[in-house]
Amino acid sequence: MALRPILTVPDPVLKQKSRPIEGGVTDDHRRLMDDMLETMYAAPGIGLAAIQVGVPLRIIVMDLSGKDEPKAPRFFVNPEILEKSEEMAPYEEGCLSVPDIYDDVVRPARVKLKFLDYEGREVVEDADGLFAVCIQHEMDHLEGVLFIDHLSRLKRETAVRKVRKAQRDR
Ligand code: K1U
Ligand code: ZN
Repeated sequence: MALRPILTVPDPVLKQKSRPIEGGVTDDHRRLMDDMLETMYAAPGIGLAAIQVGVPLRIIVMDLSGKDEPKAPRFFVNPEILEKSEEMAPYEEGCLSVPDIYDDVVRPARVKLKFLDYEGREVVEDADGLFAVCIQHEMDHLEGVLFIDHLSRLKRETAVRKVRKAQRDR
């Protein structure tokens, strides 16, 4: 397993649309997922999309376990949203590609998902709470959309300016 650098705004790669994996999940994909998981744990974060490490494939890793709980890594290949609730809920989101910026985003409170798991098996699952927030945030990455794209133009431009300044000052 290897740590990979996480791209940050305004890197144009983050705006790319990711392509589906065709022909099933291979050992190369599993190696990428292992690297992504290690990178996410090291950051630290609770989710990561492959495009955040520069790979435009529809792969997401996630671990929503608490600090004192055993690790619970999850893998989502070619995820699709089958249903969204009408009920919406706000959550103060963050993003490893927009470090140290947090703001409220309103999204459907519950979604039904279809995806392939680490072994390439098809799974259909309902998500609510933080799981619903995180999977929708990560699936936005697959479309080249960042959580700051849900904010006003002023907030988005301020966020990008802050990230650039922090990187210059480092
Ligand atoms: O960059 C990412 O996509 C990961 C992002 C996921 C996310 C967080 C909150 C709402 C929606 C999506 C993060 O992991 S940001 C860091 C973070 O939330 C966190 C870090 C350490 C401990 C607990 C949370
Ligand atoms: Zn993100």
